[in-house]
Amino acid sequence: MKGRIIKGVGGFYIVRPSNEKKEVMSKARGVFKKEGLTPLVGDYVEWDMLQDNTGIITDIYDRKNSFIRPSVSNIDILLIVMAFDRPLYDMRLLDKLIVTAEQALTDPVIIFNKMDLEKPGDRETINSIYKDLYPLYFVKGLTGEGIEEVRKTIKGKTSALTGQSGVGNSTILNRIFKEEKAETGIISHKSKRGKHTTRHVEIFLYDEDTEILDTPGFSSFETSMEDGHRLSDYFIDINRLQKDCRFRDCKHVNEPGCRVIEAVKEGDLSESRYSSYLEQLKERELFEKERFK
Ligand SMILES: Nc1nc2c(ncn2[C@@H]2O[C@H](COP(=O)(O)OP(=O)(O)OP(=O)(O)O)[C@@H](O)[C@H]2O)c(=O)[nH]1
Ligand SMILES: [Mg+2]
Ligand SMILES: [Zn+2]
Repeated sequence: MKGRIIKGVGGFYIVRPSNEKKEVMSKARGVFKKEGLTPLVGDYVEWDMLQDNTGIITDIYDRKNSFIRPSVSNIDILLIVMAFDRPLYDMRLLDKLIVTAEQALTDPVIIFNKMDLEKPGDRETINSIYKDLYPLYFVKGLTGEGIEEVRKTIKGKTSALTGQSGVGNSTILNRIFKEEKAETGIISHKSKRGKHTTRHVEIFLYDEDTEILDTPGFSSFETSMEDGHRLSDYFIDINRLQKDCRFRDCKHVNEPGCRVIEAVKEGDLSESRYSSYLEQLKERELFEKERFK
């Protein structure tokens, strides 16, 4: 039978059979471990019912994509959540999450939450960097303001919420559903961070063809490094410009005739995005060095 893994808890996987609303507690066949394959929430699987009414996953269908963190698969949209404050938004982190989405061929959608904590100038800055790059929404999870636009964007798609602990991933999920589906936490007074309330990835079925995944917020984040592409391919603004660089393998750091550097000087490429690019480039080069030591 065909089904989908909608949640994983302590070695078990909850499988939702196709065309049925029920949930079956399942184990994975031992052979997956041997093959180094870990079932992920989001996987489409082949499964059988055992005599004790638990399930056994026998096969995993090819994935459209998969992520290490959040560890999910078969996602159409990555809903990247930042908060205006508590915790304070971070463009370096946002650009990393965007690269992660681009690597997995998933559409990034940016959500700025906690509009009530917005400071003068915040929105201008955010708009000036991202408005022309990706869908960008400003919301208030507390009241549901701005959520209708998000609801329209995710219709008919599988979307995963991701962001630092405490930005309001689960709150936004609840506002989308207009129902308290997921548990939400509090913000630590001292650190202004979340308390890791969401512990597991879970798929929530919004309607027949719309799914939303809540994922545990994180406190730090690293992009995966192993892939053959150039980092600049995943920065859509830099990617657009780099064909006009003098050298085909231009890294856009200090090369003569670099269109990207020129664009920063002329104000055609945001300094913030370019800083993120340089920072990630450095991290990658460090990683490569370590690997071949
Ligand atoms: N001021 C303000 N607080 C909000 C808003 N939206 C959510 N919060 C609060 O932020 C806190 C954390 O919300 P959660 O939804 O649990 O955060 P999360 O991102 O799911 O965090 P983890 O599950 O720990 O990863 C809660 O106290 C929410 O009430 C908002 O629009 N404004
Ligand atoms: Mg949560
Ligand atoms: Zn260049």
